[in-house]
Amino acid sequence: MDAYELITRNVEEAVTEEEVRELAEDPEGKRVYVGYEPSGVLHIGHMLAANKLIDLQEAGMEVVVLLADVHAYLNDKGTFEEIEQTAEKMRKQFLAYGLDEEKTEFVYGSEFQLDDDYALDLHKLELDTTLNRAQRAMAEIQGGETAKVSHVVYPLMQALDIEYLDLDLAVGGMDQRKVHMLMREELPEVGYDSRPVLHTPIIADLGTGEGKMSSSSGVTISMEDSTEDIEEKVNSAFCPPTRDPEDDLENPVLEIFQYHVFPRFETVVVERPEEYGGNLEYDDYESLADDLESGELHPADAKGALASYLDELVAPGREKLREIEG
Ligand code: IYR
Repeated sequence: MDAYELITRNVEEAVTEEEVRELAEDPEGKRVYVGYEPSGVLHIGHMLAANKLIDLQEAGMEVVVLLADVHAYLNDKGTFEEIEQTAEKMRKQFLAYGLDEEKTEFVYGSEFQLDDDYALDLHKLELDTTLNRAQRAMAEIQGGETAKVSHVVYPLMQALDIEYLDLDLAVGGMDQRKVHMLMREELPEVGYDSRPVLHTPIIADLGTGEGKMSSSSGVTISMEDSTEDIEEKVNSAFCPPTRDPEDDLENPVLEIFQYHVFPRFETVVVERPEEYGGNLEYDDYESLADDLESGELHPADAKGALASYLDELVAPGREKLREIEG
């Protein structure tokens, strides 16, 4: 796999492809980041972005994980003290999940976002951006019904972070897309270069295959789940024997194989008793999805395998959480 393929595999879009291609020509030492409002527990969405970061580390890049404490505060996620505690838990779970400690820098937003220069640049951006533009950027991120002034400051700060952390590339889920588009338009207006972005897909709700999986509604998987929880959730997952169900539905079981299992395991073994044809082995996602579609692989057997691979991915983070919480 060449560097561009490794950098862009499993991403929903690269903005722009040309800029990412240029980066891929010499990825060594380039700085890439992802940022999160700290939450106490990593869920499958964080794990998907982390898989991308692991690819980028393999391509030679340096990874920065921004623990966006000030952003969480602006989005009404708790007191500053509460947010700091969840941020530290999050850092430990990312490392347990498999980010390379040597090549990963964790930065708290509050380490630089309260500096004078940053504040002045932020005000410059505020002057240059309409309220409407900033509010639109927050459509998928804003918590709560009522837009507060803090919600329009938020995306401007997210844009500025890219300059202040001296980054070459940003990574985020598709929910961050509008903030990144604002960043690409607005940074040059205040004298900074815009940067390329990779957007990772949002996985469908496990139970229904609809919309997006989220921790606030529907069924998700997190580091808090026991082996039995994972088995139960995966067993009751929506898994029609096709990769593209109709009506805006996705097959979440296949999505998790694609974005979580195959990037981390070279071969996937689906265990089956001899009388049902014995074990199946797959080296890539496509052949597994083909077998599900042709009927060679039964959804129940696919789910059994998925639960055990997911459990293996979650286990180190689950252990870490137990240690922290005692
Ligand atoms: N908007 C993100 C949090 C965040 C991400 C980055 I990248 C920043 O520079 C700042 C904040 C979220 O929704 O979690």
